[in-house]
Amino acid sequence: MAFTTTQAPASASPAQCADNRLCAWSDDNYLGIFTAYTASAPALGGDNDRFNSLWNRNSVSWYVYVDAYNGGAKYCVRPGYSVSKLNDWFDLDDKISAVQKLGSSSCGTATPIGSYKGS
Ligand SMILES: [Ca+2]
Ligand SMILES: [Ca+2]
Repeated sequence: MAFTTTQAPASASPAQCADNRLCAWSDDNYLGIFTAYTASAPALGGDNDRFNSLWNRNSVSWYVYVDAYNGGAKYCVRPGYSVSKLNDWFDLDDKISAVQKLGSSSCGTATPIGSYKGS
C-alpha cells in the first residue's frame, strides 16, 4: 500500500464530541469510527475491541473494561480527560468491551488513564 497523502494531526473536536458524553474512536488521535455514550454500555456490539482513543466530556468519571459485562481489567477516565492513543496506556487499544458511567468524579480504586484535555 502506498501512502500518497499525509494526515494532519487531529484533535478531538467538541463539535463532534458533544457535552455530557463519553466519546470513543476506532483509531488513534480521535479518528475513525466515532461513538458517543450517554449511559453505561455493558456490551459494545460492533464497537467491541475497536476503540483506540477516548474523551470524557462528562462531569463524572467513566470506567472502561477489557471484558464485556464489566469484566476483566478496569480503568478510569476522569472528567475532562482524554486518551489519544490507548496503546500508550496498558496496551488498551482494541481491547475495551464495556463502559460504565459513574455517579461522581472519583475513580475509586480503579487506575486512572489519560491526560487532562478539558471538558
Ligand atoms: Ca482500533
Ligand atoms: Ca475486550
